[in-house]
Amino acid sequence: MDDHQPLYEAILIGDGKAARAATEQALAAGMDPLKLVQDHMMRAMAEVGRRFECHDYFVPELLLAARAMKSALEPIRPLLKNQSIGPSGCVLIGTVTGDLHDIGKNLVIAMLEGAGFEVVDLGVNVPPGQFVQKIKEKNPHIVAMSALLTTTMPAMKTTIDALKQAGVRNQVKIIVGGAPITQKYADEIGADGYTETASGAVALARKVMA
Ligand code: B1M
Repeated sequence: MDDHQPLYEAILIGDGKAARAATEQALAAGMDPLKLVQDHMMRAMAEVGRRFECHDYFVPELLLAARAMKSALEPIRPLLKNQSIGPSGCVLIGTVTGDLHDIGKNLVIAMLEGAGFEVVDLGVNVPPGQFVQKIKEKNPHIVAMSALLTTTMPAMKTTIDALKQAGVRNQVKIIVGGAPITQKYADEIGADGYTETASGAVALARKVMA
């Protein structure tokens, strides 16, 4: 793990150029892209979160680290895509209203695309009405929602309620994820599935479609 300490450090200090260079170097050395994400990048983001909690870091540092993580992910996304084995279904995905976190969602997208799913990305801060409108437009098999804040988790339920009210709930399978989400919460709000990790999203999407 220590072989890729420069990547970890670059994300921690929010140096996008160094993070990307360290990723490219690790990939060139034959490092598995998924392992790089899980063992180095996510570990760095967890440390950023820890420093934020104990007031060593503030919002600007979070932003810089997020930007560095995005730069580091750039060379990885096409590699995940290349693992595609053909179309598996269409997934509409977004981070719920009030929530601006998108790194986890983008990883989920990369994994789904890698597994051959067509993904329609609604971005962040997506209001329930926009999910409804896009379901009508795109007719996806699955709607995936991400939330990173305890304060925005309830927007998942609001969104499901809006889908019910619009009469489109039963047209789609709903899957949810994000750090504060649990299986218990997913069950409570009537989602069809929950996964803790981006890589788990592929197996879950396949399961709910079956
Ligand atoms: Co924010 N933030 N943040 N932040 N931020 C957290 C989430 C926090 C835990 C930090 C902390 O205090 N330790 C905390 C939330 C506390 C809580 O809710 N109880 C927090 C806070 C408080 C805030 C603000 C309120 C801070 C402020 O302004 N005072 C603010 C809120 C803004 C808003 O959204 N309205 C805020 C802002 C930000 C930035 C914008 C600066 C930046 C995000 C930039 C971006 O995403 N473009 C940011 C960051 C970077 C973080 C931390 C440090 C890192 C998040 C991250 O990207 N992790 C985070 C602390 C942490 O996570 N330890 C924190 C890496 C990413 C790969 O993991 O997103 O968990 P994650 O995704 C995982 C899984 O969760 C899963 O797959 C991924 C990979 O396995 N997954 C899914 C995610 N979505 C899924 C959907 C699925 C399936 C799986 O669908 C089926």
